[in-house]
Amino acid sequence: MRDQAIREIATSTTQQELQEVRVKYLGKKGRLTQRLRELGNLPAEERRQLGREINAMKAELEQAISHRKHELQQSELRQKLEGERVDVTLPGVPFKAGGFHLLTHVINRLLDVFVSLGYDVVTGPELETDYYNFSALNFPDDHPARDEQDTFFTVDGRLLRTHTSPMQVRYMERHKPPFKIVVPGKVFRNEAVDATHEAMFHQLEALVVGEHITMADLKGAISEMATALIGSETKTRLQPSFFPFVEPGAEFAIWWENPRSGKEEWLELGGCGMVHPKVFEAVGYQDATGFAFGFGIERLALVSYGIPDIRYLYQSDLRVLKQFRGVL
Ligand code: FA5
Repeated sequence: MRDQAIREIATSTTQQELQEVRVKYLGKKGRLTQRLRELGNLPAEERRQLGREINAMKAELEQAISHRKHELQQSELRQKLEGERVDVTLPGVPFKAGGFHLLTHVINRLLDVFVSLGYDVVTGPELETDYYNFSALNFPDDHPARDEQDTFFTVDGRLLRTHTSPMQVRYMERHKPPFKIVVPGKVFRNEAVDATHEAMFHQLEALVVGEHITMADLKGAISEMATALIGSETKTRLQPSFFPFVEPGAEFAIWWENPRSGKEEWLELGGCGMVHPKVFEAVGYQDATGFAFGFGIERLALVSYGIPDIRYLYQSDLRVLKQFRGVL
């Protein structure tokens, strides 16, 4: 029995199997336990002799089991470690780095330019009142200029701002001149969407108010922006135009070499002019002079990067967006 038990212990291959061997010999109904129980039936002399042998064998088996158990534990641990092995010489899996959206890059670039020219950056609400978006900017209630900027209205009569110009009024209500500010932000229009028009887009507004500000200062500011963006070889041009909140009003364009076509051309950017006296009146300014300009940021981005359709900027198609990761 001893030899058989020792063999079974030595050849058990799992802790479970080993446990079964233990039960078989040393359990309550185990073969060795059975023998110990039978001792009572033997004469005293034989009982003592056999008892000693059985107890010695029991101790031997217990020791063999504990030894084997340790071996099995070790080998199971080894297998586990083997399975979890990490090859530190394998090349790592690179993290996909995110990046700014092209429009964010363009906005940051513009803000850098204006901050370097001494402008403060301010932002305002996208949900506006008719007063700030139109009335305070000298759009009379029934003026056709409102039709060009139809927008989305909430049931309480507020609207999604159609341009960043309402921030001119909001800022002037709370600040005294002189100051120079730029306002980047989202604007909204009820627009038939096509390759150059979106229902939501971005504008950058600039407002400079102080003493003796003239049209020459406006032209100078636009030229400085163009120089910073494009280089000293650029030119700028103003063409007469109408916006109710400026007088005189103009559209401005900058001269540049389109990097995609290689052709030199005028890039029409937006509107500008001298702040209208009615706007100063609305904010309670007296004897102030100032200029403002505002333009579409998408337009600058589309032309600068040769993007044929404004809708590409908003479709979240990574094949498009990835091309502009890390530009500028
Ligand atoms: C304005 O919004 C005036 N607030 C600009 C201004 C500011 C004039 C300060 C005077 C003084 P306008 O509606 O023209 O003007 O829009 C300005 C620019 O926004 C356009 O030149 C164009 O680049 C861009 N834009 C207009 N509509 C859209 C549109 N649906 N999608 C994308 N860009 C647009």
